[in-house]
Amino acid sequence: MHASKLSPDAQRQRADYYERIGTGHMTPLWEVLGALVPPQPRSPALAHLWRYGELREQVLEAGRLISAEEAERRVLILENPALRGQSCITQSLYAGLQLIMPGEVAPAHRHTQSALRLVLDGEGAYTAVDGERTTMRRGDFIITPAWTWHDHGNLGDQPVVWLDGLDIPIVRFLDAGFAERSEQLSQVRLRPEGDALARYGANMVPLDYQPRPADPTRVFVYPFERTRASLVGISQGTPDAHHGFKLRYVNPATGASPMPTIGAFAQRLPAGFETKAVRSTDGTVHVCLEGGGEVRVGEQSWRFQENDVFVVPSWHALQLRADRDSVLFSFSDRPVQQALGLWREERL
Ligand code: 1HN
Repeated sequence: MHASKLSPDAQRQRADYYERIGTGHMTPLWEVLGALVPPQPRSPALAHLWRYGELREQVLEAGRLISAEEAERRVLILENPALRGQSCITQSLYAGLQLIMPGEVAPAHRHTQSALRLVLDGEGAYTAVDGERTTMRRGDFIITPAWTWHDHGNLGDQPVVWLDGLDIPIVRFLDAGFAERSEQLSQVRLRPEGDALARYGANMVPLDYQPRPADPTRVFVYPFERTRASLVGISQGTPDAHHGFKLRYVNPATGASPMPTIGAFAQRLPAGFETKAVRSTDGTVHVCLEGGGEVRVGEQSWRFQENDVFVVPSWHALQLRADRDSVLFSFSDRPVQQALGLWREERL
């Protein structure tokens, strides 16, 4: 509404009118139009960094309080400081830190929410997706697409911790959530480990495989060893001034994102490299896998090191500086925004 001086009488008339239409569950657009259609995104989310050193102690404490089986999933949710109580790290994404202790299992279930894991700490755990297990190694990017059966277990002798990313707020917004538990605690093995990667992840696909454009990939693990080799490989060339050496994970059969609702990225910043500021409409969660440096978001800045997690809300300018050779993983709702024609990036 344009600013105008109203007589007290006219103000009262309007207030009275708003109250009367309110009883009929109506409200005037002109009082809220500016907030509904802002000139640019004004995310209620805040930038924030979680230090792994602190997270680790706190998630290990959960390991002494509740078993993975009792919890179903023993996870500390990373809540955006401005969105407490909503179980989300951005408006559209959920993130959490999951712990599985030696000998434990997290029981098989499936849901319409899509999930990713980024393995952070410890060895000896596995995730099974639709009947195939994969050993979880540090830096591996593992997905459980919507409605795939999944369970986890730890066959080793160390606690294993990973970051979960899910599209829970998107599915909640759409009221499209379904879930069920399996009768099996752990899935029966249908295929040997490595089968999906061999069939779908080696620039080949089975003869009769014809994916639809929005189908998630059958490749459910992107081993860090391969990601790292690609990042090192492209580092012979010239870095992008705003992103360094950055790649996006794809469904190798279609070129689309691995899952339709979540995009994921890996980036290498050589020691001393500082990115120019960039902002985009996809609020993004970052994890430092190697190295360390400084992240600046708008006027705020944090130092980051290995396994620290930070969130950059929509349309906040981001700048990164690597003190050492660094590798960062990140994920966002970019494929959703791109499918809807909404995604924008501004290189500053
Ligand atoms: C889930 O299924 C996992 O499978 C982790 O590890 C976190 C958060 C909410 C709903 C389902 C998992 C989850 C989740």
